[in-house]
Amino acid sequence: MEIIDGKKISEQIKQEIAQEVNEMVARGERAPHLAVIIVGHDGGSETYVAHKVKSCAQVGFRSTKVAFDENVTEEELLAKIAEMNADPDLDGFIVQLPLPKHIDEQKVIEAIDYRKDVDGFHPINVGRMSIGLPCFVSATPSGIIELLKRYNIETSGKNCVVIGRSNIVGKPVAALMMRKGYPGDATVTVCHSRTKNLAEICRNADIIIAALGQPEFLKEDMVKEGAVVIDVGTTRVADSSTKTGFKLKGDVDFEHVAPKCSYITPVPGGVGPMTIVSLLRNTLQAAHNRKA
Ligand code: L34
Repeated sequence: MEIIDGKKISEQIKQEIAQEVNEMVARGERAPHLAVIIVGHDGGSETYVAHKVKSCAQVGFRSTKVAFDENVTEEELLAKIAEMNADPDLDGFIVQLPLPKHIDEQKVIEAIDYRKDVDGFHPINVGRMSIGLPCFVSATPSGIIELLKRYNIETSGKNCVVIGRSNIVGKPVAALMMRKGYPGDATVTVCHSRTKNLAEICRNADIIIAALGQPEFLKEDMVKEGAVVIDVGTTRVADSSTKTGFKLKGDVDFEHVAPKCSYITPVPGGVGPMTIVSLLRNTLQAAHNRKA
């Protein structure tokens, strides 16, 4: 069993990006600039956004964080988005999800200029991704693909089971795993809350991508010997033994599943850090597209 070290790979990729930024700046181009909008005080979101801002600094990007109170109106948020769409100094920006209930997330996503949509959530990017055209691919799915690539994990003809059908992970990662080429060419099954015989389907999988957001959902009796398991879950579970009062739990019962796997990602230190570097990559791409 080998642990897929997302933390280590993400550090390597940050160095690669930093190198490219150095070259850009040496050519007289300005460094990439990412903005992040955050609304309210969701604990997870604040942590992830802080990681994003810090990672920008590590690779030499400029970053701007715009924090709104949770009572911000949809109009105010949309006005900020319009301003960022028009700002020639900004290569890309994201609106961290989830948003408070009174704001229509889909409307917000569609308000972002797809050329600055470095989250890859806009329907134009999602559509282009699904037919294999150049686009921004959303960060978590592309982070997963990058891990498979860096560990040379075979995907062609493999049975890949995706658990979860969200727009930001399940659906796009399924599309990427079934596309032609490497990583890809897998036979993909997408399972969700209404799936019958989920355990049986999983037991037949060579690769399982668990992205349903239910702590320790995937148990050892659902995994075949030698499977590759990718854990996308990051749920905060109350835990009085830690300083913060919570513990980050994945969707996989790691302790019992790991011994059966050929490869497995841990939580934390697996997919999470890769999500962040994928966002940096997309921002670098957006900066390159400036000239195009
Ligand atoms: N707009 N909203 C938008 N874009 C995104 O790409 C996200 N996502 C998801 C939630 N909402 C979003 C993230 O940023 C999930 N996500 C994310 C990003 C980073 C990490 C986890 C989720 C991460 O860094 N995880 C670390 C541990 C972090 C901690 O200490 O709590 C890890 O090692 O898994």
